[in-house]
Amino acid sequence: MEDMDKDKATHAEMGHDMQPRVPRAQIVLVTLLTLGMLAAGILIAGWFGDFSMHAGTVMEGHTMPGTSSSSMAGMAGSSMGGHEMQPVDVSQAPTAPIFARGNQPLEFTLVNGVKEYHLTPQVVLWSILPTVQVGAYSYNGTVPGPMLRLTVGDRVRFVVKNELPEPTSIHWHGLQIDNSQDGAADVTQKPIEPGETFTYEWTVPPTPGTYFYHTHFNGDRQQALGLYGLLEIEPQNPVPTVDVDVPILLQEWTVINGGTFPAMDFAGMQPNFFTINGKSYPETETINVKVGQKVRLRLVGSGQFIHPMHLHGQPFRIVATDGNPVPEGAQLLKDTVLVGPGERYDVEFVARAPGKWLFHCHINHHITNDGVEEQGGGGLTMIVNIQE
Ligand SMILES: [Cu+2]
Repeated sequence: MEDMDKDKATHAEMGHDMQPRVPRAQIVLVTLLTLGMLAAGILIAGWFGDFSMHAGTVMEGHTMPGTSSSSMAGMAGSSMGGHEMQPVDVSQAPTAPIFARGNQPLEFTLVNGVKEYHLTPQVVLWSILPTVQVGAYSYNGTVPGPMLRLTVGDRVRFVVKNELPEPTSIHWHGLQIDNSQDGAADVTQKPIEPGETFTYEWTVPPTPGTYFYHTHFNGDRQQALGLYGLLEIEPQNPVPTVDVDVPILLQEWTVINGGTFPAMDFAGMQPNFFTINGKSYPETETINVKVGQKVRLRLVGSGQFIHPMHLHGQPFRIVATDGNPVPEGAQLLKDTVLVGPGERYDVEFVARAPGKWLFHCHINHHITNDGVEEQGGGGLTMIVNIQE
């Protein structure tokens, strides 16, 4: 008995007794204080924090936290990395016809044995979809600019009249020509000022293949706004080896509240529209071929993002990289090829089976138009229509 009493006393001293030693009034007071502080915290966060849903945050019923046009809207007009983020000024820009297409062969005039071409960098309102116009920087009013199909050994001249509101230059990407004609602004030449004309002249090098030309002044803005075009070098006596030859020039666009901004990954300006040859699916061209015909796709990384381009229904063979033919034994057979900025891949396949086969980027956001799919795709999607 004594032992048990002793135990009880010890428990009580150690505070393990079930009877509360704190007065009830004090417990109520502390509880009320705690609840009051919680309520104050919620109210203060509500006043000073931003928990509201902005217009544009909800797209097609999906909330888009921190992506796409909603979060970028706040950046528009602000200064980032030294760039003033203003939309392209289209107040003076002509509107390209809705049916206009880029990659059109550029005519030349022969002047004393030199093939003379005219390229005019200019702002244009360009339709990437029937309902979406972008403020583009273009060569001769189209995106991409005109196609230059040049022949090995030809002497060529390019008269460049800058009608942009800012300086520019043209770089002939991948070509082995004289350094003075390389078009690197502030390195091999002075930038071409607005209203000025600059003339490039060189001999087409003996390296047939797929190349492109693009601005080399403020390229992060200018090229991302459309200043690029296809440049093909052909041998002197070209022998057709394919039935259908399709250039595929890729680009990304950032369109916020109808204003066009250059898509800049590292400045947080994520693109929300994507184009093949200046058009978003379903406005991209359809490749019509018959079973057994040979198709060549000339993929050009003319944008600023990497695109894993994928063909449904059959693989393709990579026959040239960056304008250089791949020896037959080394040609990879693949159905997806990563096309990075500046890269070119010529891929070929023989149409296998009838049907509408997709060719598209496999970053699936890149096959939407502002986050929305139309007719089974969007952006970097096109159809290879194989018939019997
Ligand atoms: Cu992509």
